[in-house]
Amino acid sequence: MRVLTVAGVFAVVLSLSSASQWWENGNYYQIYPRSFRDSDGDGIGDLNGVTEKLQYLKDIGITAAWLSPIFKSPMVDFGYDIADFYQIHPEYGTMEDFERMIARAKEIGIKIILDFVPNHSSDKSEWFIKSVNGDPQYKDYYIWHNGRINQQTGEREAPSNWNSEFRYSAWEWNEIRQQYYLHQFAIGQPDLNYRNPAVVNEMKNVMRFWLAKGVSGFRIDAVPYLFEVDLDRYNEYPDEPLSNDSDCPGPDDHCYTQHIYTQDQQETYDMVYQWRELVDEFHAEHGGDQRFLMTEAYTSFENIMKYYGDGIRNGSQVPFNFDFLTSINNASKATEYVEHIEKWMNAMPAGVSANWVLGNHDNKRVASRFGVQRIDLINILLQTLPGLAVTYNGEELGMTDVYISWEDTVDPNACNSDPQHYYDRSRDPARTPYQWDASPMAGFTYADHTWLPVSADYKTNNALQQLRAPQSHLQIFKTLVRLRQEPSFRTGELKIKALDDDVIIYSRQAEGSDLYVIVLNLGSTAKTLELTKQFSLGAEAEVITSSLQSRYINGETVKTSEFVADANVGTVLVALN
Ligand SMILES: *[C@@H]1O[C@H](CO)[C@@H](O)[C@H](O)[C@H]1NC(C)=O
Ligand SMILES: *[C@@H]1O[C@H](CO)[C@@H](O)[C@H](O)[C@H]1NC(C)=O
Ligand SMILES: *[C@@H]1O[C@H](CO)[C@@H](O)[C@H](O)[C@H]1NC(C)=O
Ligand SMILES: CC(=O)N[C@H]1CO[C@H](CO)[C@@H](O)[C@@H]1O
Ligand SMILES: [Ca+2]
Ligand SMILES: [Ca+2]
Repeated sequence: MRVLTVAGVFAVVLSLSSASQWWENGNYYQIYPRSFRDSDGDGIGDLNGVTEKLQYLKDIGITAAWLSPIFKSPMVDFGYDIADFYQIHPEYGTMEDFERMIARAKEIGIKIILDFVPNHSSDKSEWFIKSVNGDPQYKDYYIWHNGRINQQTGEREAPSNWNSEFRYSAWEWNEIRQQYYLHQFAIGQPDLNYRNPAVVNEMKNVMRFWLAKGVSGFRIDAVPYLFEVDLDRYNEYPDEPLSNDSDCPGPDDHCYTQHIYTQDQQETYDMVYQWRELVDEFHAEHGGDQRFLMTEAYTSFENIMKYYGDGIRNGSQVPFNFDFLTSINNASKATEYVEHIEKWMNAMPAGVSANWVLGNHDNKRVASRFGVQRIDLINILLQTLPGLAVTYNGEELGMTDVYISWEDTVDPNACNSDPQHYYDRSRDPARTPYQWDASPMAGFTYADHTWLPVSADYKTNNALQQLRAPQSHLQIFKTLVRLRQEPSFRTGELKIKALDDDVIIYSRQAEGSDLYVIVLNLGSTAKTLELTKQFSLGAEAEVITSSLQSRYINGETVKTSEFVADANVGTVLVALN
């Protein structure tokens, strides 16, 4: 990619097309298996449920689905605490069910990507139990420390002031081993020791195991936490400096310190490059399509870019664009959207793809954060920018957060809080069962109970109803996904700018292909635009798709000199020759 800014008017981004890989420009779909489809009536989603619904994903145009963890787990953190990296969690099914899912996905042409959770295992893992008991092979699989003696009280305390992501000390005393172990997330998620080569090998074997089962790659969880500061450089684990963040609730919270010893250590990037070498080697040995990595890292912009590679070694094909996710909210102005889009496009190294994501199982629903009236505008944006688009299950329907009372809350991040403050921390509202149809329990299950409540609006907001309706969020989404096959969206340049605080306009065009113009109005009033001033459009253009509440319908011909962008409406137009 090369970027030219033309006289401060339009930012122009050229896609230099390389030999194209299946994962470039793809449509990615995050399945939260626990809430997707329950096939056996226990109120919990499962793999056979996923298999049953793969055709739906195919029908709406999805290239690849990544599944949140499906491995054996005590479910303290809903699968992000893995007790056995080589086994399927029994509630989700068996290895045979998994193999059937892979076979079905191959048959219909959807790639399956698994969540890889390398930072920690469950404390119920055999590795951890053996480590606790000092088994020589596993003794150093985790991060153990004697703690330090408090000079005032003379008592033993945690080795350092590090807090876990889920509040309170990241160190937990173990009675049997008589040492502290580190857990950057829940107490039940001890951190693996990446300074032990045996751990590095073990985790590489885990990746090879699932690649051999036929998965197309991994989405790697919580990468910045992999390494902690090297103890050999210090006599003790050093305290982190206080953040002095006035928004931080208190000393038990993760935000209380600056994570200079527990996140973003240099060794992390090398590890990701090693994993890329592993998947590339697997591809070289076994053929087929390229295998692929996505990395989850909430970190600085500069650090996110390092995950792409260092100029010599390649890294993740998709370092999730969390700059966009964390910077853009309902109050963002048109200029801020454009700034963040340009920022990513400008910073990317040559020959890689951009990616756009606004929802996942750790954030409140997109339709709740931006308002239902903006869901089509957001989907239009994500699907018409260059590169990959990632959709969290349900965002294509405009599913909204479901209120979960303190009593019904199960997310450990919220349970570690209190009835006054849990809601902001809770990830449950965005994790409720997928709304398939208007039958009881939204067609998610035939049970009379579900692990999290089904949204009250499922009778009027569900996939089946939206598939049947001539106009719906899902129809718009499907139109966009189809449109992305066009050369102008696959390789075309992006010319983008903010007209004022509310309106973003951009075009996509590949040489010799159609000119597409996208207009997004974030404002609360309609605006009439003279698009002919901005783009080399004729007197008329055709509407490809537009938000539900737009005055225009698909296929309608509009006057380009007086185009009306309605409030909160996005529209995709194609030039008529
Ligand atoms: C926070 O305050 C302490 C003591 O006042 C100071 O030493 C430290 O450098 C401050 N941290 C930051 C990030 O400014
Ligand atoms: C990195 O990826 C590019 C293609 O994107 C390839 O040409 C190059 O050989 C790769 N480098 C290494 C070290 O594998
Ligand atoms: C988003 O912002 C618009 C106005 O800019 C406002 O009307 C709407 O209520 C907001 N939605 C949410 C969910 O905050
Ligand atoms: C987006 C995402 O996958 N977040 C996960 C990061 O890792 C922690 C611990 O494994 C999980 O709790 C989050 O869900
Ligand atoms: Ca089930
Ligand atoms: Ca770690």
